[in-house]
Amino acid sequence: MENIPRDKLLGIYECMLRIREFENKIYYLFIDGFIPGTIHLYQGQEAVAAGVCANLRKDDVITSTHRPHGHAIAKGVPSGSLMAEIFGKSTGCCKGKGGSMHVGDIDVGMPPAIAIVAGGIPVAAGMALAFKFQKKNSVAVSFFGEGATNEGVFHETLNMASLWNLPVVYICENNLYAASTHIEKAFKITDIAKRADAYGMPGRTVDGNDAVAVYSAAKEAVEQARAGKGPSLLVCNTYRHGGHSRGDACTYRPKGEKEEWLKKDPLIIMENMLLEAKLLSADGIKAMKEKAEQEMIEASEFAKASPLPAPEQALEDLWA
Ligand SMILES: Cc1ncc(C[n+]2csc(CCOP(=O)(O)OP(=O)(O)O)c2C)c(N)n1
Repeated sequence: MENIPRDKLLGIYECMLRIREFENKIYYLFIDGFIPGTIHLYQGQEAVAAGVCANLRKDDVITSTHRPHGHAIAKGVPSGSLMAEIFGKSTGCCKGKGGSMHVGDIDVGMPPAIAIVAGGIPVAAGMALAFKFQKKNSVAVSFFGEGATNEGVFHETLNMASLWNLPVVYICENNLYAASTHIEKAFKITDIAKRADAYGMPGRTVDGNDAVAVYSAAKEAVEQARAGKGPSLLVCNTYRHGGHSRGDACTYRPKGEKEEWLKKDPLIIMENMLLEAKLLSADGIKAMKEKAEQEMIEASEFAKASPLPAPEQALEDLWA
């Protein structure tokens, strides 16, 4: 932490706060009936998106999943257009045609998220291959849950990415559950990072609730990819505070489990670190929280006031 500039640390913390506020707002807006379909919220996992994306440039790209809001904010999708997209409004980052599970904005390096589990993994390899052909030193980063690492395409892609030395970083967010399935019911191994060994790339596991640990480990992986030294797998152990999606009451979780994880809330860990290092005062934290809250109030007002797409817009932006 000593070697990380204060601005960088505050930027990571601010990003985490913005994600938390955004998701808290979405939670209530869903209840109020503003959001069609379902949503998969990211509270509890903020340190991963914020810590990883703090290493990325605008010309780097990410792929995301059915749980994409945090990744979008961390990669720089404006909160207003993100919120409007989730509302299905024409001012959304995908003109209201994507919705919660397909948010993205190519201008900031995020093609629309892919809700097919593990679907973003080969797409990231493809974009990394393009960077290689174009002789750019941009990096592709793919976020996915631990459930995705049991899909065949994870294994096929990691093998190929390693063989072709692609500038791609694989970020597995191990939040213990794939929907309601606990990792113990789906894995014989306990350290998913070991899977990287099979494909000849570095694999590492970090505390995914510690944003500084995530940032530092991702820095190494991103620098390695950018330097033409190939892909790696980083597993971030974390926990989603809410249900898998909005209809999930989490009846499969043992009593007390969530409470234990709430003590390790990534925001609390980061706040304590900043306070102890005297990089931020309690008043400073309060001011940053208020700023993030205000931003998301404005984002929701923008989304509410925006028009729905006109029916004829359904026929625009089609390629076939
Ligand atoms: C190929 C495929 N199979 C099943 C689903 C249904 N599904 C959506 S999310 C999910 C669980 C994914 O778990 P994980 O990859 O660990 O991500 P997390 O939800 O924990 O972020 C499943 C089974 C899907 N979207 N795609």
